[in-house]
Amino acid sequence: MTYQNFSLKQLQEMDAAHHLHPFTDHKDLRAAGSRMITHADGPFIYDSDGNEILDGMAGLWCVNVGYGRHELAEAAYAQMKELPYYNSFFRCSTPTPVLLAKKLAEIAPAGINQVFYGSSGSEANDTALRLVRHYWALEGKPKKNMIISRKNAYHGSTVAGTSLGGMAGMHGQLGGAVPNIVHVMMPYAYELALPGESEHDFGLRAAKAIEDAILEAGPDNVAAFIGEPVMGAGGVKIPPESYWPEVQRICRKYDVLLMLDEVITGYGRTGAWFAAQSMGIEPDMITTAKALTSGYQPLSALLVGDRVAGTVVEKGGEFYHGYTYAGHPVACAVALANLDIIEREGLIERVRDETGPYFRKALSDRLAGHDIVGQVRTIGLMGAIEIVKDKETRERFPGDGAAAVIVRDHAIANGMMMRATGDTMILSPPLIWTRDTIDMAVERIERALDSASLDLRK
Ligand code: PXG
Repeated sequence: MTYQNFSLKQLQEMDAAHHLHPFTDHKDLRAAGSRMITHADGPFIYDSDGNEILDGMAGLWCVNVGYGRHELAEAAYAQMKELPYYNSFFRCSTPTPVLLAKKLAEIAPAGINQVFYGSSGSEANDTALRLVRHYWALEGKPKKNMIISRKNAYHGSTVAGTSLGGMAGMHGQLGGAVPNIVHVMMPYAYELALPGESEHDFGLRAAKAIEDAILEAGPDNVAAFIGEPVMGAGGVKIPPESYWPEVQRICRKYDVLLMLDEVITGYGRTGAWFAAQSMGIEPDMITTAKALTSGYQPLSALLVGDRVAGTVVEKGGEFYHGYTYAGHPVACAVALANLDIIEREGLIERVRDETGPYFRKALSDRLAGHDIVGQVRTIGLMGAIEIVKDKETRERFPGDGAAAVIVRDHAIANGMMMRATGDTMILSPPLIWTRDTIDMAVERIERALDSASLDLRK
């Protein structure tokens, strides 16, 4: 049974009848009908009406090598024929996750040599939370179990992910978060810097919020700090350069573990394998998923530093945690082939030296001046466009994010897929984008902004 036997309308009806989508107002979706994406190639996705859309989001921040990579399909096929599945419980292992773990240890920042697998970023963060608390208990400090995170952070949608994250709406529906997690201010200068405060000083102040939380709880009660190097779902919030080194200094000062959530930034997005390397910091743990397989298979890898792994191994005792699909051979085979493509095609160097700088210049030269754009910012191939009513005062349009949705809808109508979050438009394209693709994207976004401006100023 293939979908081609059905009309778009039939598919939409079945979708409405049987399929509950993630992060969706189901009533609203049923009224509008879903957009059916049927196939994809290179940087483009195609819908069932035959529209070609440039995918400015790499799926959901994950398809870093672009679509249509037969090599990845072949890696999965070969692995499925040889060994589709076996678990890594009960003293068993399979070769493919072992080879991948070794590869990940090679590319990870200094001092990180062990991997714990899962199938999603949420699962990896669940593991991270469990593991740091287990670590401190093994170290004889079971009370050192508070985790500090940030408001508006996104760390996934399981109970642990939601609790670690700082999204107010999600917390509102949780009915009880994992205890002992606190959230401090995010490093978002555009809205939170004080009048006259430099980016540098703002970065230090945002880091100090972590120190204040540590001191308030007492350092003996704080296990770890977790943060996305660049907040993704929260609106591509790129911290000032002063922020991360100061966060690391504070964590070290109070012996608080530093956990980076690189589910979005991992595997090339910022022009290095990991943003930790772009920012010159050495975390104790890194959560990764998404671009590990470029989204061709669900897989996450929690990269665990020597300090935590050392204690867990040395002290022994079972860590009561793990998933059926931890180290899934097919997903790991796809990951190995995907990392090989990233390396062989020099995608990371290209982002760092060529497309990243070109992307930044294109957005700032051609979009920053637009009458409804308050700011553009980029790092590597990740960007944000702030939608405002008044460029000078930074006043937003009324409707709490409704303006960005209008921009997004015009973007899609112009063949450009991008996401709106709050009043911010975000971009996180496949790393295969060239200068020409960036030019094409900017032209389409410009047209979308023009049309949106006409609508918004009516
Ligand atoms: N951490 C970060 C930083 C993420 O961006 C997760 C963890 C959770 O990963 P899984 O694989 O469990 O979804 C994510 C996921 C959005 C959006 O609207 C972003 C994500 C997921 C869904 C939507 O931008 N990021």
